[in-house]
Amino acid sequence: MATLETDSPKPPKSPTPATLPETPAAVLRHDWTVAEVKALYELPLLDLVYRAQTVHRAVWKDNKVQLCSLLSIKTGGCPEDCAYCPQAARYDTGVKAEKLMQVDAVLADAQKARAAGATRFCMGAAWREVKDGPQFDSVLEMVRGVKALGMEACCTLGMLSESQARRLKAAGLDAYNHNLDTGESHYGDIISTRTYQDRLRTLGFVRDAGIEVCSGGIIGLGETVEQRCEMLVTLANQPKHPESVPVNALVAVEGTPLEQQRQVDFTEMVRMIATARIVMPASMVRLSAGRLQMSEEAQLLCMMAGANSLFFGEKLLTTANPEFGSDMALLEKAGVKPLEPAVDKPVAQ
Ligand code: SAM
Ligand code: DTB
Ligand code: SF4
Repeated sequence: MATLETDSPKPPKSPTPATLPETPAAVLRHDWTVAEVKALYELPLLDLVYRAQTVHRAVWKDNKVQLCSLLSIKTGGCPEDCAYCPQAARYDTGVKAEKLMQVDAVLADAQKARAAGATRFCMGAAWREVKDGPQFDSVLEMVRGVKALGMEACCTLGMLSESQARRLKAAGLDAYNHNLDTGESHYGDIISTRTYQDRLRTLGFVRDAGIEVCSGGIIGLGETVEQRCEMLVTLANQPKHPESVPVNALVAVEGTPLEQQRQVDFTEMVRMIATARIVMPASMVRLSAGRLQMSEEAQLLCMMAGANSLFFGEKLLTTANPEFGSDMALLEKAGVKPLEPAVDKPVAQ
């Protein structure tokens, strides 16, 4: 990944899009305002994509896309009330609560994912927070096992304590996914069982433990454009940008409070990805949930706008994702090159 000079000259404080430098990739800013980011988001679509692609090519010279695999290691029965989530116990969505998977079964899945071309393996648990004990010990073993396969290991397990973050790091965890989900001013309409500050605190523990931060959100939760931009500003103004930023489109699941939410238009995904790319030039931007509802052309436009990572495999956590074969065919016919398997030295178990 390119290293950027953080002490490069900064652009003027509040530029309109027309006065932004031609190649904003030359600087890594941490002082964006919502108005600036909104002005970018609202540019004519192709101007926005052009800017994002310019930034993207300046930073990501090989223009490859990372293939990530996702596995729900503990499904359903979650005590939280996230209005979008099919795994919340309080909503009748047909998702059954299951126990934490066995370590061997998880590693068998990781091996399959590696054989299919995944370089990153992300394990998700429908937990509010991690509790110390045998289940967390099993997760640590899963992390060690995934690393031994030579893959990047990522987890998303809910809130963490400082010591849990350190133990995950010691097990070899590369990245921790913990999404802000939406702008702070919309958050209370979506989740009441934990706060924005709780989320930021966990991200701080992850960062301090030396684990890469993976944090982004969902569009289509009834938020305004301003609130989408608010979320991007919170992420981009962290002392260090998240190494990866997943952009999800809501998958409106029957039984959740958001079941009637209208599907986001593909141009909104493109705008969100392009804007994320411009304000966080050196972050991996992940085209995450919602691809099944997008055409091939729309997905390619997202890649042109700066998405350089996606989840592949027939399932996300509990909802469907495009078929493996159709994803491979799309990458092949477009000549999009996947990132090669991690060159990390395997960590002994
Ligand atoms: N329980 C942990 C947590 O909430 O941090 C980890 C798993 S949780 C399912 C991971 C992320 O998936 C959420 O933060 C949310 O951004 C995303 N997600 C969940 N349901 C979704 C849906 N229906 N559509 C789009 N994204 C969704
Ligand atoms: C993220 O931002 N998106 C992924 C991953 N991180 C864990 C999860 C998407 C879940 C979509 C709903 C489901 O399949 O349950
Ligand atoms: Fe639980 Fe995570 Fe779903 Fe919220 S998003 S209900 S915390 S699994």
